[in-house]
Amino acid sequence: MVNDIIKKFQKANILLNNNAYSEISSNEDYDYLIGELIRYVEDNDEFIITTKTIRDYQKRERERIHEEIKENPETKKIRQTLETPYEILLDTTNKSYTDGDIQDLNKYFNSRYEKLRKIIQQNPEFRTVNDLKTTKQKIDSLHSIGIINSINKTKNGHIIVEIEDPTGDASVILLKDDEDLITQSNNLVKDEVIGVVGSTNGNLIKADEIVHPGVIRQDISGTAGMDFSIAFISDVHIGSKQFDEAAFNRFIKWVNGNEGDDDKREMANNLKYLVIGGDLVDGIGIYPNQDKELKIKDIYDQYEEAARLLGDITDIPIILSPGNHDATRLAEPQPAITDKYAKGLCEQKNIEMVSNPSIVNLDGVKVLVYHGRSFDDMVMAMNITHADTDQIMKLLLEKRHLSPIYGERNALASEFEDYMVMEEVPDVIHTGHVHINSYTKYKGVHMLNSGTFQKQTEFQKIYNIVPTCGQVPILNKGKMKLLDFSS
Ligand code: D5M
Ligand code: FE
Ligand code: ZN
Repeated sequence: MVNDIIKKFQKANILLNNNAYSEISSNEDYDYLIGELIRYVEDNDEFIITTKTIRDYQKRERERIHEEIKENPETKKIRQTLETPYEILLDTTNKSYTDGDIQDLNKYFNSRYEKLRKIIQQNPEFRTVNDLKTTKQKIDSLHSIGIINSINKTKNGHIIVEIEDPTGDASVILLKDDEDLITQSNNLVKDEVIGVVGSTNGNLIKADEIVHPGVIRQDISGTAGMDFSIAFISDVHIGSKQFDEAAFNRFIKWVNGNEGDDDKREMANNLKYLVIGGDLVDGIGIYPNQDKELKIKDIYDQYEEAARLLGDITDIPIILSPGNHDATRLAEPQPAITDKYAKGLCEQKNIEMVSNPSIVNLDGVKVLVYHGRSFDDMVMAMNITHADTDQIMKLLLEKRHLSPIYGERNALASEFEDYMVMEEVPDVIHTGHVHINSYTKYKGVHMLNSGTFQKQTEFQKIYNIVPTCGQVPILNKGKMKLLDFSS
């Protein structure tokens, strides 16, 4: 490798100093950089490369790219005629009061229980509910609502689900011969709230049916009359060596009306909002030895770089929600990123920093943004993979909770109120985190995962996670389209 780099410059009669050599050799794609640098010094009639030469070359490159991607005057004219109203319906940033007290934990679970009980009780069957403390005597027709404490299989193959409500607890048995129930039990997770229909002998509740809070089909969606488009991205991971800057620049170029065929440009001209669902930067100290995978090792510099890249989007609102790599509290709900770390982004007037999760109304389209860290726990609990996002999102929507499992990988802050309950059903649920695109429409709700701009990392190789880099879902006039900026 040593000789390889030096030889290439010698061949071009160009000298290289030591610092420049180490910088070039630490570059992932140094072959490309060498070619570019040789051309750059030849153009400038120079014969020696120092780190300053590299800086100058990079500056010129950035200016060239900026000229290429800055907003097309035609697009600018069209955008000036478009109204881009939006309203933030849920932002938990300033609603954090917990100091981790056990009392708080009780309040948190009571809030979860009450909110979900209310939703289950919209089902007429559950108008009257048997409190669990009253189930210690025989009841032939029982309707109870409880939070799941544990799920276990007996040696005879039945399933025992321990549930609890504010009045007491009970054991629920799902008999092994009831195939539907046993199949359904595979989808149950700890700490979710369920309704049980059945009977009890005063000791054990025999379930005939398990009911989830669920959703009623949304027939009239906020997207029915939409005449504009919204772009969804996440997991950009700026600062990572694997961040695909070229693909990201092509995306910005498209946003600004400079990229793609007529169809693509028309979609860009209709674009009114960009939603970013977390992991904008790679962060620091997120996992052991992360610094080996970092191109930018300072968190402030990562956000400055993010501000530079997003700075080319000038005319449309950008809704920015954090993820587990961003510089904010890790426990969900995560407060918005602040100017403590991301001054440049906070100063950009078209950027709206929101919490994770959050709900925004974009000119009549209600979007729930959630990064998706709870998917790791769902994957572990249910024997599915990170590629099964559609299935995970359907289950979470039926459970009406973004992160039902408490106390595993995904840290939840036990606030007085459980903001992770999906009290309202949105038109769009936007998630990220898994780095794999997906889209499905379920009961009238658009459910999408916005993939990534980070190529496969060493960690993902080990877990066999194959990312869909540079592919961006666009909700255009009520229909989802996937645009590919990967090459
Ligand atoms: O997540 C990037 C990818 O790695 C995503 O597919 C989830 C997966 N991931 C993240 N953490 C874990 C753990 N602890 N186990 C298994 N899989 C994981 P990102 O948040 O960008 O690092
Ligand atoms: Fe990520
Ligand atoms: Zn993530």
